[in-house]
Amino acid sequence: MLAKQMNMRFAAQLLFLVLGASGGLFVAGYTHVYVDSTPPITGWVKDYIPPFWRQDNSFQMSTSQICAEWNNFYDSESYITSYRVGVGTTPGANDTVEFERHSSNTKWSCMYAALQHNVTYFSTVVAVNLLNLSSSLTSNGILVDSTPPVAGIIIDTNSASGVQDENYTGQQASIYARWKDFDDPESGIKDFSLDVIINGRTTLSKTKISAHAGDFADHTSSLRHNDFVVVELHAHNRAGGTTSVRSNGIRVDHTLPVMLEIKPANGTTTQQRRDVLDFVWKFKDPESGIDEFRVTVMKQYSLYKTRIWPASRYGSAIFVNERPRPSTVEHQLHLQNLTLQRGASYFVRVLALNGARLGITRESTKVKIL
Ligand SMILES: [Ca+2]
Ligand SMILES: [Ca+2]
Ligand SMILES: [Ca+2]
Ligand SMILES: [Ca+2]
Repeated sequence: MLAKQMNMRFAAQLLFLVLGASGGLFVAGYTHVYVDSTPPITGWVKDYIPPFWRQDNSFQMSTSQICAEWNNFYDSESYITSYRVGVGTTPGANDTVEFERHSSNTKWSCMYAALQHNVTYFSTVVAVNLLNLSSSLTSNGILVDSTPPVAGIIIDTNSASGVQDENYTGQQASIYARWKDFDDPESGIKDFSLDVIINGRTTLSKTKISAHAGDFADHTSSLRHNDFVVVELHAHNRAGGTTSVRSNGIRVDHTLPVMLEIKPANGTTTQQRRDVLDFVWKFKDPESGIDEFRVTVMKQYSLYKTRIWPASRYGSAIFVNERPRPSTVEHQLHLQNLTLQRGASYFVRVLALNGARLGITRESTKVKIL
């Protein structure tokens, strides 16, 4: 018993040993007498990024500073007199920041260091008690990611294929965005935020869009003719880095295409031939251009109208593939090998769609078969 006590480490400013009548050992006399054979109990050490207390971080962007926060270290027999804090590239090591002494009431430290991109650093806190016994605890590490996310692409169009961008919209209230290929190889994408910018002014901001999301829609805007809408996506990585990419913009066109002419190609209202029909039409849209025609050829006999061409009730689609879309498009339709009915009249019905997908339907004058 005595031998064991002798192995303990004592600290006292003054110590009286009194040998009692029974031979027992008494410790008497003075305050601040500590008998402590155990090192401090460790609490926790977190990889800290100011000013977010009590959060352990897995990634940081800074390559010049590393911070640790610690707490709940204690010593029940004596007390903690100081901490030593160092940083290394393996747990417990100090190959990055040498151990440095901190007072016992210090709870965090930010240390200057030359940190490498894509390397994990560990902060170690050594608690020292009055008897100079120490315990250490190391953080679970923080990876330095100094590079912002890799930029992907974003379009301001509700395109089913995900990549087909449009330059015009006929929407009154709806704004769309689609994006892909944003990534961060080191820390990953944490989330996105997005701004809607109309005529250079941010009108809507959305934050905390899931990292897995690839599209956005808003139906609360009040779009006016000729407004220019841009969506800007901000990709945030887990280290706090951000990469922002803007769409190339979409202009609002609220005015319909205009019909310039639509008529039988020969300009007459009667014809002898029963096997051919020819029509010509011309539409324009000065803003978004002409995108598509949908064409049906109709027969009228007495009061009845029926479609004779094509088979589909939706008409035959004629796409304008030229980009940018021409503002004025003329088209001629020649049908042959027909069996037209004498006394009946024929005409063409054309739905013209502009680049904003707004359409008007117009019919030609009729040509009567004699
Ligand atoms: Ca950590
Ligand atoms: Ca990165
Ligand atoms: Ca666009
Ligand atoms: Ca227009």
